[in-house]
Order: sequence, then C-alpha cells, then structure tokens
Amino acid sequence: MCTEDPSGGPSSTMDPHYWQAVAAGDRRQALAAVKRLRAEGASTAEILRDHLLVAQHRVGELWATGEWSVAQEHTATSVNEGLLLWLGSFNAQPRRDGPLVLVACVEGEQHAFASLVVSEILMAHGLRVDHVGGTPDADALLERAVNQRSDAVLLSASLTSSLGRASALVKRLRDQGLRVVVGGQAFGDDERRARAIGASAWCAGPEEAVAWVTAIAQDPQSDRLSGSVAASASDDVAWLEQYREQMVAYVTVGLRRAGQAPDVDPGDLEGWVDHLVGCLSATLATDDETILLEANDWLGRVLTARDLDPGLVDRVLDLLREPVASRSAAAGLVHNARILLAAARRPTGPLRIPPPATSREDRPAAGMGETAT
Ligand code: B12
Repeated sequence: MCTEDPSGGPSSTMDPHYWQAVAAGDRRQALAAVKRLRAEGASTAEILRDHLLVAQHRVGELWATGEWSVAQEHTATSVNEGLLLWLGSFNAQPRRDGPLVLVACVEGEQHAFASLVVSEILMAHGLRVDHVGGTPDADALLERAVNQRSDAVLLSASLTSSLGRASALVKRLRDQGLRVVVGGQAFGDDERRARAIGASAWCAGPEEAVAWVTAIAQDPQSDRLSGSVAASASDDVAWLEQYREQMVAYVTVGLRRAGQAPDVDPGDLEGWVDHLVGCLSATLATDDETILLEANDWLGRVLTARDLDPGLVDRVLDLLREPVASRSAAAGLVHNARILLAAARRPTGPLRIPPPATSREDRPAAGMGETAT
C-alpha cells in the first residue's frame, strides 16, 4: 500500500517515472512506465492501486491547493484515464451468464474517472458491465437499467453536494425494484449516508462491490441496508434541487452587487456556490451536519490557496436566508449552519443552537417560481 511522503510529494512507492510523465502530460512516457511495471510482474490491480490511483489523488491535491490549473488537472486525468482503458483491454471476455451491472455517476457529476475505475475493476473480475459514466440523464439511466434487467445499479458520487440528487435517483431506481449500490468520496468512510438515502448497499471500493454483486447473484433476496430519507426533510431536498440553479444565480448576483467577491472568476464563483447549496441539500438528505463542516473546510482551503477571503461561506448563507425562508427544514438548516460553522471555528465551547427566527409559510421563495415542490 502506498503512503504519502512527509514533503507532500507523490507517494514514495508510486513509480517516480510514472508520476513525472503524468505531471508532464506525457502519455507516451506514462505508457512506457506502465509497460515496464507489467514486465516487472505487477498485476493490473496493483498498477491501478499503487500508481494510477495514487497519481490521481495527488493530481487532486495539486489542483485543490491552486498549484495546478484546471487544464493541467484535465491533461493529467486524461493520461491516467487512457492507461486505465489500455490496462482494461487485457481483461478476459466476461461470462455471458454472469451478473450484469450498470455503473454511472450521479446526475450532474463529472467525476467519470472514479466510475470508470469501478467498471474496469468489476470487468477484471469477470462481471458484465454497462458503463454509463459521468453526468447521466436520470430518466435515460432508469430506462436503461430497467430494460436491460441490471442485477444492480452502481452509483458513484465524488461530491458531497451530489447526495441530494443521489437520494432522488436511488429512490426512483429502488421504486422500480432495482438494487442500488453506492460508493465514492461523497459517502465518507461508512454506510451512514448511504443508509440515509435508502441505498441497498454502500461499498468502500470496487473489490467490495464485486463481492456484493457476486453474493447477490447467488442470493437475490439479500439486500443489506434499509434506510430512507428523513420524511420531514425529503420535500425540502426536492425543492432545493429543483430551484438549485436559480438559487445559485440569486446568490452570485447578490455577492457581486455587494462587492463581496470582487476578484473571483465568475465560473469559479458559480461552481463554489453551487457546491454549497448542494451541500445544504445533502445535509438534509442524509441528516449529517458534518457535510457542512466538510464544505466549509473545503471552500476555506480553496479560497485561502487563492488569496481570497474564506468568509465567503458565511456570506453565501446570509444571502440564502431569503430564498429558503418559506421552507421550514431548509430555513432551519441555513440558520443552524451559521451557528455550527461559527462554533467549529471557536477553539472550544458548548454548541447552543436557538430556534430559527423564520416560520414556515407555503409561499414560493423570492425568484424561485410558483410551486413549492
Ligand atoms: C479529476 C477531478 C475532477 C475532474 C473530473 C474529471 C473526470 N473525468 O473524472 C473535474 C475537473 C471535471 C472536476 C470538477 C469538479 N470537482 Co473534482 N476532483 C477531481 C479529483 C482531482 C480526482 C477525482 C478522481 O478521479 N479520483 C480518483 C478516483 C479513482 O478515486 P475516488 O474518487 O476516491 O474513487 C475510489 C473510491 O472512492 C471508490 N468509488 C468511487 N465511486 C464508487 C462507486 C461505487 C459503487 C463503489 C463501490 C466505489 C466507488 O472506488 C474508487 C477506486 O478506488 C478529486 C480529488 C481527489 N483527491 O480525488 C477532485 C474532487 C472530487 N473534486 C472536487 C470538487 C469540489 C469539484 C468541483 C465542484 C470544483 C469546482 N467547480 O469548483 C467540480 C464539480 C464538477 C461536477 N459537476 O462534477 C472535490 C470534492 C469535495 C467534496 N467533498 O465534495 C475534490 C475531492 C477535490 C478537493 N480535494 O477539493 N473534478
């Protein structure tokens, strides 16, 4: 297993030539390094785990700290992706009567590399895989899974801000009698978030998913998790997702008008605000407030690395008060989030959350359309 070196550089056990090639966007050199590792006896799984995945996580750190541009990140990711497909082409043909799984990201998620890794590892274990990948259309995905009688649908989410959308998609798939296995960084390190959104199972990695799918094929009755979205919050999750785009526009305009994000690229600002709004919806969907703390830490790091004011999160929450005022669960959460984040910034001290000042009225929020659900 690889470990990070103390200097924050690439893993000490990751092949240095591979890393250099990925960092330079040089796919020929990267291929040469992978060929050498194969010739030295490393298996596909080992090359993936100890080199490609370590490199990809390192790419993420460099991008998140602002050391790398999006273009550098894209180039490095595509070198890794190309080699992943190349390695996968050595897999044996899957058994025709083996379990069939559909693998996709949650709607709106561009992190297709993770779903590709999952697909390739499942295929390496002989499973039949239909890889749909990033930013799927939910209706098309549902139709496809039903028509091809998938034994399971595997959904990947890297962004915690995707968990609200994931809860809606999981529900629709489960309503059709499909089994849904979820995984990816957004779910954290245990099954709690997966259980809260009603998935059949959470798996930490592709190998665990292989075991789960294989077991389910032998015992179709087993279905491990039995959770559901907290009923009181699910309406507000749907509402937040329905008006997410408008809410992001409302907040970004508000920030600009107040001169509160003067030096921020408009595309970046929109992405960050969208992530925060998505995290509010995810918090309601999973009843897990640590999502807000993660979002605050994440954006704080991104802003600080770019010499921008990390207080932007508070200003976004202030601006959101008005549009969410008519929704009790969402309004309560926005109110609590301010207090929770302030407490998290204090070194110590008890957390006392007074009730929100707003009361629920079923009127549409400012600029958010006519219907509430
Ligand atoms: C590459 C990348 C992108 C690329 C994606 C390109 C692509 N083709 O995939 C681009 C540039 C598009 C991108 C965009 C954004 N990204 Co991005 N991205 C990454 C990055 C650097 C690598 C992701 C990756 O491929 N990892 C390698 C995979 C193989 O590892 P993995 O995800 O952990 O997956 C493993 C397991 O989790 C598991 N698994 C994954 N899925 C599943 C599913 C199942 C069923 C199972 C069983 C297991 C499983 O198995 C995998 C193999 O071991 C990460 C940083 C990082 N450290 O990972 C950020 C990261 C995921 N991105 C992040 C963010 C915030 C964004 C943006 C919002 C940025 C913005 N706009 O400001 C956008 C959102 C775009 C969108 N709507 O999706 C954050 C997420 C933070 C959070 N907590 O939500 C991260 C963590 C970066 C960071 N440190 O801040 N990103």
